[in-house]
Amino acid sequence: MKFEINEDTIIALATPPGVGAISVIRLSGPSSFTAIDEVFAGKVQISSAKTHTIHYGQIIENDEIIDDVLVSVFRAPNSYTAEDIVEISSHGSPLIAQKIISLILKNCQIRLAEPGEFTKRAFLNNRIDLAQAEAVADLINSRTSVSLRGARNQMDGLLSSNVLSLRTKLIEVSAFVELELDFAEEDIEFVKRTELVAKINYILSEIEALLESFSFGKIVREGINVALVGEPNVGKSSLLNYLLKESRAIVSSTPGTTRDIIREEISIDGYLFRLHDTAGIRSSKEEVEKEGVERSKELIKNADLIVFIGDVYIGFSDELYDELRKLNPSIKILKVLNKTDLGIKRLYSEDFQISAKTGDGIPHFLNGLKVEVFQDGIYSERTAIVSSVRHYDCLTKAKKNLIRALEALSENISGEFLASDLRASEISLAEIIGEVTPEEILIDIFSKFCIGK
Ligand SMILES: Nc1nc2c(ncn2[C@@H]2O[C@H](COP(=O)(O)OP(=O)(O)OP(=O)(O)O)[C@@H](O)[C@H]2O)c(=O)[nH]1
Ligand SMILES: [Mg+2]
Repeated sequence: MKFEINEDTIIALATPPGVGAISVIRLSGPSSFTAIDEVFAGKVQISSAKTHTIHYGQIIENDEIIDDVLVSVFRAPNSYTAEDIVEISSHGSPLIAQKIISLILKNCQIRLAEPGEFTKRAFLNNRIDLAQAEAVADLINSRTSVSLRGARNQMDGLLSSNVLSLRTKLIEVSAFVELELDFAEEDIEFVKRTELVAKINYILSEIEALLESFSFGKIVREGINVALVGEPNVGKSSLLNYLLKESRAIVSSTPGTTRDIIREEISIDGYLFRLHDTAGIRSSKEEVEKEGVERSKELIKNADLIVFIGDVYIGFSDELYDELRKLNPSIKILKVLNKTDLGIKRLYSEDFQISAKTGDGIPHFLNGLKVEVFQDGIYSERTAIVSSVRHYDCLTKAKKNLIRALEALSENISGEFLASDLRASEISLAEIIGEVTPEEILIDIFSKFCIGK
């Protein structure tokens, strides 16, 4: 995949392969209209059709009708890619779509699109920036309303405009420093040092705020991994089943029932929680159970949150609590006391009381889970949030270089070093929106798209 604008016209199926109500085949590039004219019979010639119009007709191969279709016309630059685009809507048969694509490929100077190539063109033609292009993929892959909103905001340019404004401010600061370098001989100070420091500190604090949003943004985008752990028989699988409203995991009164990790997702108020039911932790001599306990421990190391379940008989052993802490020292552990329906009242130090049998206390527990993770109310719906590791890394680099610049200022180091630190910081910001992004990163980003997007 080369990152230069090319004159090829590309074609791909834009809908999922398989049977459906309709299939959409998309073409983009300078030959899109003439290519359709070769195979399309309708009232209007597509190459003379107005932009944003739809035309009924047939796709014909050797006098034989392949299908009745609707052809949508989008003229450059008012299209997804900013190039001429045609979308053919045919009946939703994979065979028909295949026939139409093969026919167009055979007749015309056109090639199959690579994954993400339509969006790549939108980026290369400056219709959208890189962060927005990445948001297109996030949007498609969103599984909850909250992650959808996050992707939507990023696609609308919320993050990009923030980054752009920081970059502009940084360029302003750099310009002063570079101007002074030009007049180094004369020892002129165009801006006071204190003013430079204040400006850089402001940019730094904005970058830090974006970096801080990442723990939230990552969860919004990817969901949160919750490990349901505890001793055998306390009701971990029963809780999972209750939350899923189905009998997903085997429940039995025999301790050591669950062996494999059972993964399921739920959405709480639009937030994605990936639940993991695990084998009850105890020392067992039985091979399969031992392996199950090992897997539980491995999972705990990588989870975002532990729901430590105890029941009214045994509560929460300090020994197991300490073990969980050791496996994942920084993780939040919520203690949930199960089987409250049994009416056995003892004093434990639980955070929540539930009954996986009757559902008592579960709404309160779920709300607590959400508040715990998302600290409700910190980010408004229209706050720019960093949700991608790539953006986080770029911002971290930008921050490091700004700190070096501040050090250079405080130690009165030569202006050249200061200028180069500022420049490095600015480049890292530019990488986020794709203005100076290395080619291999671009390839990586677009290769993760599906064909036709
Ligand atoms: N009364 C009552 N019984 C429950 C409740 N939750 C689970 N049980 C019972 O407790 C027993 C164990 O439940 P499981 O859900 O299999 O427990 P577990 O923690 O997954 O057990 P392992 O997989 O063996 O570690 C079963 O007999 C359940 O019916 C509850 O809230 N109230
Ligand atoms: Mg179980």
